[in-house]
Amino acid sequence: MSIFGRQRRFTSPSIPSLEAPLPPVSQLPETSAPELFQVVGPGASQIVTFGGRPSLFTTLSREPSIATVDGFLSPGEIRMLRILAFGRMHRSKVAGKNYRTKSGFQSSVRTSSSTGIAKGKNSIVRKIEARISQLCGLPSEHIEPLTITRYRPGEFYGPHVDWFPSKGRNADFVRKSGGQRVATVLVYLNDPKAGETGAGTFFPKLDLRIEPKKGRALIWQNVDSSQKPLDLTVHEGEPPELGTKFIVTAWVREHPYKRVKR
Ligand SMILES: O=C(O)CCC(=O)C(=O)O
Repeated sequence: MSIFGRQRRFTSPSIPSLEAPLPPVSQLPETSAPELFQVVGPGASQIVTFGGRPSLFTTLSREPSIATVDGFLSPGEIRMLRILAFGRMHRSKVAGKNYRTKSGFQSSVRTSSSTGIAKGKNSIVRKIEARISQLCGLPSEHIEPLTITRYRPGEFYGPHVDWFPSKGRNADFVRKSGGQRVATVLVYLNDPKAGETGAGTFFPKLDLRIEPKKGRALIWQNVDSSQKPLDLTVHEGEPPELGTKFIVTAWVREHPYKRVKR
């Protein structure tokens, strides 16, 4: 069952409307994207709290479910993530079984640099993982280690999907490591340079472009309610033209994630 399936019912009686004055933080509902997608229609926004932080949830698409959450990470949390990544960036790889290196592949489709952050690395990473878990409505054990990616001018991640094919030579690895990537959460870690026109995330089949903004999370479902991969989720990481783009990505599995040898 997809975490974004329709049968989950929204139970909070008191989500405030945007027109109403903002209630004190403690009164804002703590909720999750699957619940919010039931009540916040495409194009609509709702103020909610994730991990005690007031954030603005905006539904961009319902099928597939895609939303942004402004203010999802604080400037201090972003600073800490960037410090953890400093000096540890290597050319990004794409998922797949490489029999020679026993990890993913370098590919001309993905020209950025990345690094992984060990699960529960420190108290702030644990807090961020817990917030992503709340956003997805799944336990934090389902989240793969966070990946920080840096794009220098002209670097990009071409059109691709995040879901795994159900058959093929990686099927065993996918099953053992936690199953399908049911959702993706990425957070922009900096604002684009003044005059920057690229550096967003683009879903070509939906003609949907998300503007990067420091602290803004982007969440989408990769499979439907029967675990069928969604072709409409093809997306691309646009290259910055003037400055550097930093993001952190969390791929969220169907079952608890396990690091397994390929
Ligand atoms: O850089 C982006 O905007 C998209 C990144 C992406 O597609 C991914 O990490 O799977």
